[in-house]
Order: sequence, then structure tokens, then C-alpha cells
Amino acid sequence: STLKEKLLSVVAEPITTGKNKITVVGVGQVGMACAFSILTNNVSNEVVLIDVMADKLKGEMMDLQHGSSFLNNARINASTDYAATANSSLCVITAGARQREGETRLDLVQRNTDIFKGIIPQLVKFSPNAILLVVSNPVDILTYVAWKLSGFPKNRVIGSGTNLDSARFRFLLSQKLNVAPTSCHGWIIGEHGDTSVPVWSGVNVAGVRLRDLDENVGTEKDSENFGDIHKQVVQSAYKVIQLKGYTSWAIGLSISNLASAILRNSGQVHAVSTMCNGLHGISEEVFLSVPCVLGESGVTCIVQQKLTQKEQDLLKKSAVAMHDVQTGLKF
Ligand code: 6V0
Repeated sequence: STLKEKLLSVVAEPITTGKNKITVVGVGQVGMACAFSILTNNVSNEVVLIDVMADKLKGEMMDLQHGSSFLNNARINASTDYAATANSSLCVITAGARQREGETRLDLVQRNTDIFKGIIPQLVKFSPNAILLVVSNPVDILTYVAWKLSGFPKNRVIGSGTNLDSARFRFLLSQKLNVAPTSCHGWIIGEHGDTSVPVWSGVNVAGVRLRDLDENVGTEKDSENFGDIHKQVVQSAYKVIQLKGYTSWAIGLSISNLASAILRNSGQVHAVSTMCNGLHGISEEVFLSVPCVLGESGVTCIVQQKLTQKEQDLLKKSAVAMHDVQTGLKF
């Protein structure tokens, strides 16, 4: 008998896959920030990494494994073979090209659609009941692509959407008011990025709407220029990419927060990209962000925000723009 057999007398075979297994596809800057945040926040104790670059993948896996005793003994695995992802509850997809300096998110669309054709069917094959959480850009269109390629019901295909834009907005508002970001309530909806819509009509601290204090807040007529905050949100990624080459920490933390809401079936509300056909006058099959209740089955409800006519018009404009890009896509 082996030393192991001498040491351990078997009582029952261990269960190989737990209920909170997460696959992260793509071990670039974003995928690794997602995996690291998920592990350090104890969102999951079983993470599988997938990429096409075998050496980088193995290096990242080993580096994390060496830290597993500081991560509540999480199991970390990596493979270029999707069999390793079997029975994941959540698959986070970060693979693909990123924006170069000056490039828009939409510039990436066909390149990343082609990459998704090799990824989504494999994830579906090995984890037919998983929730797909798309991060790669342009995220709203690629969430639509993932939905089409997977054949999953719409509740189980989610884009990280404007969860990050909303966090950036709340941070900037917090700086202006000197109140903590989690106490500054404000929602950015619509497209992640260039045409996102700030819902100024609802921005509040402790239920006090800024619009009730100044009806012009967030508009051109606002002498204190609160509207600049949204402009800065839109410019955020471009600015960070210009300064450090990519964005990673904030998106990683935002994904770990979404993963926690889903796996813990918490009912937290987040602005994430979901099928919006029929909502706020949108008549196209497009994915855009609206506040969604998240749980084990993905998006369980959409919060029906009372939008002003202007906010609805902006959202509808994004929907038409998304739809135009989608009709040009080669599947
Ligand atoms: P990166 O650092 O270039 O990493 C991309 C990774 O994807 C690399 O490791 C590639 O090897 C891998 N990859 C490429 N093709 C495949 C494939 N077929 N299968 C598996 N893996 C593959 O990019 P980075 O990590 O910086 O960005 C990844 C994506 O996230 C980009 O599309 C970004 O634009 C997007 N982001 C989305 C954000 C959001 O808020 N939704 C925020 C930041 C970045």
C-alpha cells in the first residue's frame, strides 16, 4: 500500500464538483483580475481557467495555486481543454481582443464574434445549465452573440454591461459630495461605454433626489456641472488605457460582485446587460443594461425604472445603434 493509503482510510469518495464552480475564459489582464477578485472575496472555492496560450495559462494557474493556502484552500485548475470546465455554475467570458489606444469598443466586434464561435458551444457542451457572464467588448453585442450561439434562455445569458459604469459614476459622485460611493445612488443604463445613459432623474443620497434640490442637475443648464461626471465615466476606459494600457481591477471587482450575487442567490440589483426587447419602447432584439435582480437562475426580474422622455429616447437610440451593428455580423 502507498503512503497515502497508510495515512488515509477512505470513508466515502469525495464529490468532485461543488456547486459554486466558476470558469473564467481568457487569462489576460481582465480574466486574471476577475479570477483574483473571485478568489480573494471567497465567492468560489473552485475556479477553472481557460485560454489558448498554454504556457501563460499554466503560469497563471501555478502562481494562483501557490497562494491557495491564503485563499481558503480554493481549488484552482486550468486547461486548454473545455472538459475541465464541466458542471460549472457560472462561466465568465473575458477572451478576445481589447481596445487599442483610440479604438472604440465597437471596432472589436467581428474579431471577437469569431472568437466566441470557438468558445460558447464548448461551454454549453460541458455546462448545459450554467449562467454565461460576458465581459469581452463590445459587451452588449457579444452578449447577444453568446445568447444566439448558446441557445440558452435569456435569463441565463448576462453581460457585465453598465455595472462598471454605474460604479464609476458613484465613485465620482462620492468625490464631489464627500459621501461614500455605496451611499451615492445612481444608475447608468443602456450601452456599456460611449452611448450610456445616466438616469439623473433618480440620482439620490438617502432618498433625497438631487433633481428635487436643483431641477437642472446633470443638464447643460447646471451651473455646478454635475453632468461632467457622466462625461468622465464615458472617458474612463479610454483614459485608463492611455495611462496603463488596459483596465483590470475595477472590472475584476465588479465581476466578482456579480458572481457573488448569482451564486449566493442574493436578489441583489445590478445594472447588467439583458434582453431589452419590449422594454422602455425598445422594439429590437438587443441586450442593454437595466437594473436586474440577480439570483441562481441569472436575471430573475427587471426593475421598471420611471424614465424621463429624454432618458427613454437616449436608450432607444442606443438600441437602434446596437441593432445596426448586429445585422452586419457574420455568424
Ligand atoms: P488581453 O490581456 O489581451 O487578454 C485576452 C485573452 O484572451 C488572452 O490571454 C488571449 O490568449 C485570450 N484569448 C484569445 N482568443 C481566445 C480563445 N479563442 N479562447 C480562449 N482565450 C482566448 O485582454 P484584456 O484581458 O485586457 O481584455 C479582455 C476583454 O475584456 C477585451 O475584449 C476588453 O475590451 C474587455 N473588457 C471589458 C470590460 C467591461 O466592462 N465589459 C472592461 C475591461 C475590458
